[in-house]
Amino acid sequence: LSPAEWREQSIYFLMTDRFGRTDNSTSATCDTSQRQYCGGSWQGIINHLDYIQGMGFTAIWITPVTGQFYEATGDGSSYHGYWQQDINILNPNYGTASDLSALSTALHARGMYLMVDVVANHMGYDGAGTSVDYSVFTPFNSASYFHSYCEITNYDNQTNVEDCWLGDTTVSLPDLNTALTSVQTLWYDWVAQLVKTYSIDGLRIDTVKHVQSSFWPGYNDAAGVYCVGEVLDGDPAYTCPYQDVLDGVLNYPLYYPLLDAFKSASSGGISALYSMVGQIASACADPTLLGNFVENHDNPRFASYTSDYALAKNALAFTFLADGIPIVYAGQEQHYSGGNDPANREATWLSDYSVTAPLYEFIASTNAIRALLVKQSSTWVTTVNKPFYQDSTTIAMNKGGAISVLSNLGASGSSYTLTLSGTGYAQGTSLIELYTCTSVTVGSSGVAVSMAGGLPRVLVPASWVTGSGLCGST
Ligand code: ABC
Ligand code: CA
Repeated sequence: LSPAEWREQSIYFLMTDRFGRTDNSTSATCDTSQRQYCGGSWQGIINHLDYIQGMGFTAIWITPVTGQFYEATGDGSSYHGYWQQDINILNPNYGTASDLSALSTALHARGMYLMVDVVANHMGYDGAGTSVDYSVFTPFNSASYFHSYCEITNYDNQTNVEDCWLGDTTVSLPDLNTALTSVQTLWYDWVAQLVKTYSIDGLRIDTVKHVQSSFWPGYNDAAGVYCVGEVLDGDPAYTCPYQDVLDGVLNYPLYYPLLDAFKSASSGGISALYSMVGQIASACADPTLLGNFVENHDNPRFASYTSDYALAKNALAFTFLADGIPIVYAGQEQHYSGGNDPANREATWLSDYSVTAPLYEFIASTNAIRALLVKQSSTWVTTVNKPFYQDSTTIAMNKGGAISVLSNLGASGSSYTLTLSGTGYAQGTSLIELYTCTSVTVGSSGVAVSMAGGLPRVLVPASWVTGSGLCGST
């Protein structure tokens, strides 16, 4: 699938070991603190595609599929899939090649897409960087394929970040010498083959900032599908330039101010968020191809900061209504509240896959709203989002004619009317608020938005709703 086609999608990110089991168990124990395999599989994902599609997602991103080392270590085991040793085989804990193909086929049969996580920066080794037996790696079976051992010690030194090793002395992550033509050729051929073999539609690329930028255009080209890279840095001046070498990057610059603005009621973070939207739009080549998120497997869950549902809904809504492709991390819909890795990797099955959970229903509504915007306005996805109003607890934005109003008052927020000028809509225009299905006619001083309970609002011209199935229209 091309970058342009991915813009319209909505992604559900899951860790294969933690989402669904082949036996459909909803009670199999999974103690995250043990950092062991809990039994999730590709067949388990197939078993629960209705649950994912029922929230309106059109794509899934699954964690890496390659062969790992499997013994337990002081850092846990390779249940997450980022400790590969043999890139030419699949992780047998998740199933067989035919299971992975069946997942791809099952998704495509529903009109959904498959994104797979890939790692080119490193392999994984059970032991310190000083004592690696390189013969365990396939195909990188000698020290000559790797940078010599040094630990990453200084994130302000880009050479150190690229050429030294991630991991620790318990599990080291032997760092491939991606400047070598032999390594590049192996990776480019490998990724082309992987995409083809399993009919993969997109890639999430791990540890992008740990590989020299010049490596990535060849990799992205060989993949031939949309690639979104993980550059774990909140500074758009650092992160955005990677969009010159890959189709997109995960929107870490947005993540930090988004979290700050909504992680507690009236937190005061609105102006920093407002300003970051503009900074990203000017620093990134195409903000509409970034991957937006409020949760993932590397950071504490949103509900570990606050149990307030209204705040969770606003942060979620922001990722769907701003520029970029929305990504929701499995368990977010169940308001899971685990903190740092490994606590944030709770098994989704322990929720019993409840489809009546408040955030499950909210995400379904929000996906339906985004799908309407994509469908009813041919330019909505490509038009850059413009914040146009802020006060200490509110931000309002206009993306392609859809007006979103987000609040950090929290669930105890009062009911009041916010009159917004500068929406771009002329007096007399009929608008509909899509979460409440309330009609509003633009008045002489602007749009009167009914706020209540700290909940988000989205307003579009009534004509967009006609015939959409939303708000009772047929
Ligand atoms: C395991 C255990 C942990 C244990 C650890 C020692 O071993 O689970 O409990 O503490 C995989 C597994 C992890 C595993 C690691 C290490 O491997 O999932 O469970 O930890 O063996 C990606 C993936 C991630 C994956 C890997 C490795 C990479 O998403 O799941 O981890 O394949 C760095 C990397 C980033 C990586 C992340 C975990 O570490 O750059 O690619 N994620 C700063 C640095 C970042 C750094 C980050 C965290 O700290 O700049 O480069 O990320 O260490 C902002 C700044 C940022 C700053 C943050 C903290 O603050 O703008 O720059 O990030 O304001
Ligand atoms: Ca590297």
